[in-house]
Amino acid sequence: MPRANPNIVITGTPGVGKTTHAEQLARNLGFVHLSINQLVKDHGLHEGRDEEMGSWVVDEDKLLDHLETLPIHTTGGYILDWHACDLFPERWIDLVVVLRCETTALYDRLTARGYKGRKLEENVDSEIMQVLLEEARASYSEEVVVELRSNEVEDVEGNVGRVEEWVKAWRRDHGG
Ligand code: DAT
Repeated sequence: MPRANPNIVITGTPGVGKTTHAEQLARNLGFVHLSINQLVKDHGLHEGRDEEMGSWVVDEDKLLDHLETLPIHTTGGYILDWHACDLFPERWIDLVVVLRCETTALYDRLTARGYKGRKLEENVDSEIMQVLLEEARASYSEEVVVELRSNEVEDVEGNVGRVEEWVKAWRRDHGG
């Protein structure tokens, strides 16, 4: 059975605006916003905490097993929000949105979130070196990956509108 709705990954360095975009899109489209960080915490899909980085060390096998129990691959309509994207099976995913942010804006957002030292530096460097964009391009075919700017509040509305139009076109192409 083909899926009735597409699945969308929203990825990017922490602080680029994944949650902001995923929440709006889920609300407007009636999709499920699946925050992988939250899921990992709620279901203990980790091997403990990395105290230096102040984050959970994700158990990828457990995470994937958990995702398999959800109707992602049967019904679709999921927005997967995570700072990684190479774990999701390619056949589940119809669009990968990589959000990008200018260095100074990202620095301010992460500082406001309390990031400092190595954690702050590594995340800002990761954005400068476009690690997530490269990961997305290495993991999915070219036409599935779209890079969107998330520097200013006004960018969010434009990006959300663009993805909504894409979902409409997907439904038309898939007999919806
Ligand atoms: P992420 O989920 O990628 O970590 P977020 O959605 O929590 O990011 O956003 C981090 C902070 O930045 C939050 O205070 C909202 C703000 N923000 C997100 N997108 C923005 C944008 N395009 N312009 C200005 N601020 C933005």
